[in-house]
Amino acid sequence: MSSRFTSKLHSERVAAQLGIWLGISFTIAFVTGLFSHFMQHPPSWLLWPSRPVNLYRFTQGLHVIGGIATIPLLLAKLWTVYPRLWQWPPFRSIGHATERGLVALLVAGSLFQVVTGVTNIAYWYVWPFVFTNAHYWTAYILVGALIIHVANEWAKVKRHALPTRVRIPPEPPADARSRRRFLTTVAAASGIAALVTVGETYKPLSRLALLAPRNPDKGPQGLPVNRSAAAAGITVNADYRLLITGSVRNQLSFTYEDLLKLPQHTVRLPIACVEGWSYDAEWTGIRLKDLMAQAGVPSDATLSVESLQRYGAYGVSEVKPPHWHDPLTLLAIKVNGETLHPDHGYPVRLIAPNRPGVMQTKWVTKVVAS
Ligand SMILES: Nc1nc2c(c(=O)[nH]1)N[C@H]1C(S)=C(S)[C@@H](COP(=O)(O)O)O[C@H]1N2
Ligand SMILES: [Mo]
Repeated sequence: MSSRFTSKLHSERVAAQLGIWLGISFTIAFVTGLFSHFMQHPPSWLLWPSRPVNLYRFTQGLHVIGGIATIPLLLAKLWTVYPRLWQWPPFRSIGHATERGLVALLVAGSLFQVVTGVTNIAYWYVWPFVFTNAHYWTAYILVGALIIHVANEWAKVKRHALPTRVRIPPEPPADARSRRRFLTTVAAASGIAALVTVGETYKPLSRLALLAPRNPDKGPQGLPVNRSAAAAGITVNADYRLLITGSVRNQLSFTYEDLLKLPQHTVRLPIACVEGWSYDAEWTGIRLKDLMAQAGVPSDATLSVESLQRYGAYGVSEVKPPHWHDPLTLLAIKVNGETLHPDHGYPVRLIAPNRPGVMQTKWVTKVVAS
């Protein structure tokens, strides 16, 4: 090994310890990521519960903020092991080549997930592929490679990072000190990265949310917006109607004034964007289940909630029975006591508990039961 690589921190022990932290954070990212994917794309048999109200807000906050906190860990790990990445000769045997291929996949996969995740939440859509598909499928490849890697490296983890009785040569005190200092610095960097993002979902820390692309109190009515009414091509005319149709006993059609005369309810619910930011608000409107009862919709129906939107994705979302039977699920007309701003979905938006923000459809004009 050349003299450039003499730092004691390029050690098996540091690598193993960082490896454990990364193993934990990748597992959290994978599980919360799957949760988010299958909430947005559930197979027909899968019915997510509508409670706890803040579950998706919590898991997606963990996914995004945890992902950001992983960056310092990943960089530290790459720095620790990079002398080994520059081995010469690069391949000594088929086994060695396979092992190195796996490590290459692991490094590339981790960097890909972090870079695409961060550019996505920063609204920097520079990639030629669809982010959600690429991020989703790479996760499986990465987790597969990670499982094999952990199995290969388990002896080192056991030797250095687990409380076992395996004897390892005592470490000189100076080395132990610099190792601890390095790991503490990495943990602090990770903690600070999380701290300056968490304000995007936890309001008391919103002033610290320096890294957060969306601040929870900036936007019309003091609430953030992803797609504005102008960007979605929304025009609301006097002929606006809310139509309840599909497999219904009575097809219903309401003008905006009709909706104002229906029994109104107020609920406190979050909007939890898949990008990690979220905010709580008080929503007032008509219970979806009341409308469905009036229309005579079968209790196991799936509802398709459709928007006036003309451009872009997310103009339709599905609402399954656990969500539309929930009394908290509204077609909202007001937010925090005010008529919805056009950017928040005027005249009517869907708001339901435990649900990704992209499925809280704005500018609703039609509910189709099937
Ligand atoms: N019709 C429609 N509804 C939509 C969207 C959209 O693009 N079109 N964006 C969604 C997304 S991604 C989020 S996070 C929430 C945000 O709601 P807000 O803009 O009122 O904060 O609205 C959702 N509703
Ligand atoms: Mo979103």
